Amino acid sequence: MNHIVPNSLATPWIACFVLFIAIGQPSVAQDVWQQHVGKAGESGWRCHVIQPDPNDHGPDGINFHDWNNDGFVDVLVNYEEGKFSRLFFNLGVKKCHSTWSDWIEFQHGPCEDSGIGDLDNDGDIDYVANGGWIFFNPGGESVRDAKKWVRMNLFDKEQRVPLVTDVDGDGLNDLVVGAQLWFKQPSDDKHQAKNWKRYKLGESKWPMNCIRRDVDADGDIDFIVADRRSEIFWLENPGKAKLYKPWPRKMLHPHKSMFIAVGDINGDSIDDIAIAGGQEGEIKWQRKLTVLIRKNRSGIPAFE
Ligand SMILES: [Ca+2]
Ligand SMILES: [Ca+2]
Ligand SMILES: [Ca+2]
Ligand SMILES: [Ca+2]
Repeated sequence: MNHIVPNSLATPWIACFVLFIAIGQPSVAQDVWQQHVGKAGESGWRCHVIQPDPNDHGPDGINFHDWNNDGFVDVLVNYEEGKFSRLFFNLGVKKCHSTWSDWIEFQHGPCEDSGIGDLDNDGDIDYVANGGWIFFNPGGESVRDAKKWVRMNLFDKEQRVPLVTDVDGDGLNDLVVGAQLWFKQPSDDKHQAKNWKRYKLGESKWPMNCIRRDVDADGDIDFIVADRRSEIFWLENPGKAKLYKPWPRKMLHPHKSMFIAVGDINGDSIDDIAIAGGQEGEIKWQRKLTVLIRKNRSGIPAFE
């Protein structure tokens, strides 16, 4: 069974929490983050701080999963400047409004992005920091002992939007990184980097998202990529015979976007695209949010 866990709000009630990032300016007091604790904003939603960042270690990404299987979702945060990640265990209903004091830490290089998913097919979700540093979950009670997580270095260079998914359909999750490469999960000795074969998907300059979808509805999974430096494009799965060669790249929209989201917006059961910020050509985009409504269900996507 494949384990694919989205980097999204997996449980509605987790929205009750905000990982409040207090940006530490040298001239600002270390306790500035406390000014919002327990207070409600204009919407009425109250701010609770899981962990402050007074030394500006730069928490850039977050993954949600119940790592210790106690029924409460935990958060795994990667810090780019700090060069570490922390898995914060949820303290439960009575204590979760306080800062979360129960955590373990993983050391690695600068990490702007991370992902989770089962990469050794043992049923336990593993952690991918910045594409190249994999931490295999030891499972059971050992999940709380950072020393028992096996680290595997696939590479040291920064690669964004790591995505755990079975690219070649052999039943084993693979790892897609930077929206341009993928590493195939080996059948044996999965914790040995040399056994993970590397394949080229395409070129991407600054991917903000890499989202798996069957864009053309031909039965195989394609990837939608928001490339901040060029355009929103999709990589068309060429089918089994050509799977290990680079995939054809096709433009979805000329927008140089920040993040995008894919989902059915107008209720016609066809996936649409929401675009946040960015620009098109040399023209800076004035609208903060752009929505592309897709008109056709299959084939090359067409938008209103
Ligand atoms: Ca938990
Ligand atoms: Ca695993
Ligand atoms: Ca596979
Ligand atoms: Ca497809």
